[in-house]
Amino acid sequence: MYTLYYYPANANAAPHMMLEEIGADFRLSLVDRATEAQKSDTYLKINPNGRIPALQDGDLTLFEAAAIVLYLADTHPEAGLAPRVGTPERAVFYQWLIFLTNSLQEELMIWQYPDRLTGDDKPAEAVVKTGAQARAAAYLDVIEDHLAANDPYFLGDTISAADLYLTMLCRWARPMTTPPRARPAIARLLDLTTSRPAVQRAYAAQSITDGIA
Ligand SMILES: N[C@@H](CCC(=O)N[C@@H](CS)C(=O)NCC(=O)O)C(=O)O
Repeated sequence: MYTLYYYPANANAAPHMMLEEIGADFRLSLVDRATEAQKSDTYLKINPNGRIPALQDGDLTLFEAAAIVLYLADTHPEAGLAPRVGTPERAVFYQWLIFLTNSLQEELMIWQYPDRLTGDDKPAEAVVKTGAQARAAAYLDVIEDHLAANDPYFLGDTISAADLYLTMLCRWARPMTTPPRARPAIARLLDLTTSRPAVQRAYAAQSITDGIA
């Protein structure tokens, strides 16, 4: 049985969607950010970075949401959430998943937590926040252009883990000046992913009641 360490709507959301999509036997273990449990000695033994999520599968412990998503996709090929390794489609899948986690997710994190870079310097915080939002918006525009040309998913007709990952990030990005859903192709993808029972189960289990993305 898998154990997913989570906090509602955090970076565990995409791994959680994957567990539901593949029909895995899993349990959720709350890492309560309200009490800084992610920095506890117990959790640091699971993820030494003190970040959520982490996944345990028997003797295997994994951190980094994208690594968990890839592991679940690879060990459950029957779910069809990633193209076969070594194919051009797999390369395109890697490109978008890594773009999401390395580029869009990073800018969203800076936008949400600018003080991690600026400390108490409030004027600098505003500048950092504005810049991060602008870069995140530009990345969303790149995704929008790709989805408009490859409708409806990153890989065209076939849903993949990258679409679920985008769905997670789009929830975080909802308070942006131009939210992801203002872009028609992204909105169409979100309509499709958020109507999936597996995705709805994942958010319901995290007690998310204000919409998915
Ligand atoms: N790159 C990591 C980022 C994980 C991350 O930053 N998680 C946040 C929640 S979304 C967290 O644990 N924040 C608590 C903290 O930084 O103390 C991943 O994708 O797994």
